[in-house]
Amino acid sequence: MKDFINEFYVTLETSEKKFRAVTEEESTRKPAPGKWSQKEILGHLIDSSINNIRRIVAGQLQNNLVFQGYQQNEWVRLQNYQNAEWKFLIDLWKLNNLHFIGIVKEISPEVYTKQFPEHNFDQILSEKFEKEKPVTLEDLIRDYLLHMKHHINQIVM
Ligand code: NI
Repeated sequence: MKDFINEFYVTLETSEKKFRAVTEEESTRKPAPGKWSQKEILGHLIDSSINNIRRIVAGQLQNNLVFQGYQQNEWVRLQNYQNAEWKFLIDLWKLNNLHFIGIVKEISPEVYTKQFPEHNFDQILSEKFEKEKPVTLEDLIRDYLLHMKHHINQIVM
């Protein structure tokens, strides 16, 4: 878990620096009509942090890892990230993630690796998770960082 936490902090620090080098104007530009701007991608990562903070807390209180998904495009649209200030979005993303990793640090090793046969990760996360195979909170948390890195690479190459 220590290596993971370290990797998480390094990702936050290096990405934040790159984000801060992007201007307000650049961050608002849409690569094509209907495609997310950098602001909207970061907004999507904020939505991911909010949903997953809930999951990693609730997951410690239930006897399964079945969670609600969320309508990603609608969430980005309804919160109007496109008209938010870029700096504000960076701050919110960073603070939510510092909070996320703070919660992870409090999870005991037994709870972190506890196997849950009942889950819906194949639906809310990715098809690499199989319905019949048990999952852990660790799976959820590692997938969270992978997803974040994927979108960070879209924002800053
Ligand atoms: Ni995504």
